[in-house]
Amino acid sequence: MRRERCVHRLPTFSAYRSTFLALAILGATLLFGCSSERDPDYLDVKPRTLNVGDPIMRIRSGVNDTPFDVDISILESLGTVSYSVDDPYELTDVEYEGVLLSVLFEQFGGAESKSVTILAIDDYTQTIPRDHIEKWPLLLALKANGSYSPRSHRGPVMIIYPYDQYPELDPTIYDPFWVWQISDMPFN
Ligand SMILES: Nc1nc2c(c(=O)[nH]1)N[C@H]1C(S)=C(S)[C@@H](COP(=O)(O)O)O[C@H]1N2
Ligand SMILES: [Mo]
Repeated sequence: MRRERCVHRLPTFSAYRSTFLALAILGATLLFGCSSERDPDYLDVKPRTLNVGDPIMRIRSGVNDTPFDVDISILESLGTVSYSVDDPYELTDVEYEGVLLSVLFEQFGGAESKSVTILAIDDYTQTIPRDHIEKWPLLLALKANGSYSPRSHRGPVMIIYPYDQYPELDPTIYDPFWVWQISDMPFN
């Protein structure tokens, strides 16, 4: 049983504010912040583990088109898997970690959903049919070789097809489905 009685939130200072004002606010916060704060009316049970950060993309439900602006923690809370693949764009083996598209279908698509459209920030678009997701463990990848992918390098999220594990995945057909810099995923 732990009570967090005193949470200091340091104000963010704009450059134009005087040092005096900054110190006055800081001093007041430290002096009076604690004593004036009321005890919470509840006990802490579980700490917050879902840290809502900046949305990185939008997912739209196949049931009613509701948009969900998701961040990395929300995606990771669906569970992640990883595998290595000889990446046709990097021309080397890369270990990708991400959420299975089959899980996103379950969570957002709805039973009637036949496909998902993948839109990228450069307006590149592909529609992935449900049977791809049923046949192969496609990834909405967040990490490459253990690191989050920056937008400048195909991130934050990209589609990965498991070429190494499924030799029937002919690159001439499936390379175009490797969409990167994804902005929106409406289920159809
Ligand atoms: N976001 C985004 N992803 C994309 C593309 C694109 O233009 N934008 N091109 C696709 C196609 S058609 C192919 S063949 C591959 C390779 O694109 P590149 O030749 O420009 O590397 O990326 C795929 N993914
Ligand atoms: Mo292409």
